[in-house]
Amino acid sequence: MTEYLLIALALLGVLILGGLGLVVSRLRRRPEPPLPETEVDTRPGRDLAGPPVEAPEAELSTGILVEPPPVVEAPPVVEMPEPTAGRLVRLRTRLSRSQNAFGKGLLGLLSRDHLDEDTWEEIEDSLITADVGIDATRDIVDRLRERTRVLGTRSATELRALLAAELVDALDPALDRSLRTAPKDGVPAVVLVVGVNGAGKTTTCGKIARVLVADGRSVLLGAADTFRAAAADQLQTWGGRVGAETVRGPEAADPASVAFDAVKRGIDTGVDTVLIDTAGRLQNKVGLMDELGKVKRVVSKHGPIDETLLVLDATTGQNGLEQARVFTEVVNVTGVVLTKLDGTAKGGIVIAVQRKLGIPVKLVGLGEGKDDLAPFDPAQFVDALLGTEPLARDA
Ligand SMILES: Nc1nc2c(ncn2[C@@H]2O[C@H](COP(=O)(O)OP(=O)(O)O)[C@@H](O)[C@H]2O)c(=O)[nH]1
Ligand SMILES: [Mg+2]
Repeated sequence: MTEYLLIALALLGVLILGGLGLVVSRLRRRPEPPLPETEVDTRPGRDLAGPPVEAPEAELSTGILVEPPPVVEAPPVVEMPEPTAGRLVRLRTRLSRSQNAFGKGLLGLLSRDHLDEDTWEEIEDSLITADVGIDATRDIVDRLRERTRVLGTRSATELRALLAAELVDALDPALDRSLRTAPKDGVPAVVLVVGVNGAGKTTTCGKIARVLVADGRSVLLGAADTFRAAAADQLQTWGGRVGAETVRGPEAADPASVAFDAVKRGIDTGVDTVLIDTAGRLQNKVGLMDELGKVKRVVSKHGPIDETLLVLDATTGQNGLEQARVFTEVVNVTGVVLTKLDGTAKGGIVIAVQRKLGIPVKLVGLGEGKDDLAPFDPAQFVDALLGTEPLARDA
C-alpha cells in the first residue's frame, strides 16, 4: 500500500517539477512574439472530434512516458443545414412584418362599406406603392372590380380571398420554379449567379450551397468575382462551413478562366453541382457585358450552363428592374432570386419582376442568416403579403 503511495507522491513531484520547468522556460521565452492565434470553433458538434488535446509539453517535460493521445487531424466541422421544406412558411413572419402596412392598408380599404371610385383608386395606389408596377396593378384591380361586381361580393373575407386569388394569378403559379442543379451523366450541373454589386450574389451562392448539401448533393464553388480578394474569401467561408471546395484565382485574375477552372475541377472531382459567383460592377456596362459574356462562353466549352440566376435586391424597386435588363441581354437568365424581401414593404416587386422580365422568381432571400433563403411559392407569398390580422377583426 505504502509503495503505491510513494510512487504516486514521486509522480506528483515529477509533475510539479516538470510544470515549474515549463513555466520558467515560458518566462524566459517571453520576448518572442506570440504565436498566431488558432481559430477555435465552439459551435455544437465540435465534440465529435474528441476532447481537446491539452498541454502535451507539460507531460513530456516530466520525463514520464505518458503516451500522448494520437494526434488526429480533426475533420473539418461540416454543418448540416436545415431542410428547405416549409422554409417560406417559417420565414413568413419576417415577410409579413415588413409587409404589414401594405396588407393592412389594402384589407382596410376592402372592408369599407362602399367600394366607391375613390376606394378603388386608393387600392390601386397601395398596389403601386408596393412596387407591383402600373400595368400589373391596372390588371389586378380591373379584374377584382369585375369579379366583385359579378359575384356581388360584400364581406371583407370574401374580398380578401378574391384579391389574394388575383395576386396569385399575377404571379403565374404554373411557372416552373425548380432549380436545375442535378448532374447529368456524371457531369456536374453548372449554375451561374449574376447581378449588380451588393445585390446578394455571394450570400445567395452560399445559401444555395447549403440547400444542396442539405439535400445530399456535393457542391463546388467558383469565385469568379476576382475584383477583390475579399469576395473570394467570403465565398470560401460559406463553402467551408458545408465542406464545399472553392476554386479561386489570384487577385485580378480573368473571371472567365476562374469559372472555367472551377467547372473543370468540378468535373474532375465528380461533384454534383458547380456554383459560380460573379462580379457585378455596373459602372461600365460594356465592360460588364464583355466580362459576363466571356464567362458564359468559356464555361460553355465544358457544356451548356444549366441555370443562370439573376440576383435582384428587392429594396431597389423599379430601378433594380432597369439594371436587371442589362443582364438578360448578355446571359440567358433562367431564374430570379429576389433578396432582402425582409427589409422592404414593397413585396409587390415580385409581381413586377416576373412581368417585366418574363422570368420566374425561383428563390427569395429573407434575411442575412445562413438559411434565410426560401423557394418561392406564389400562394404562400401572397398569404404573407396580405397577412391575416385584419380578418380576425372582421370575423
Ligand atoms: N436583409 C437581407 N440582407 C441580405 C440578403 N441577402 C444578402 N444580404 C446582405 O446584402 C449584403 C451584400 O451581399 P453580397 O452577397 O456580398 O452581395 P454581392 O455583392 O452581390 O455578392 C450583405 O451584407 C448580405 O448579408 C437578404 O435576403 N436579406
Ligand atoms: Mg459578391
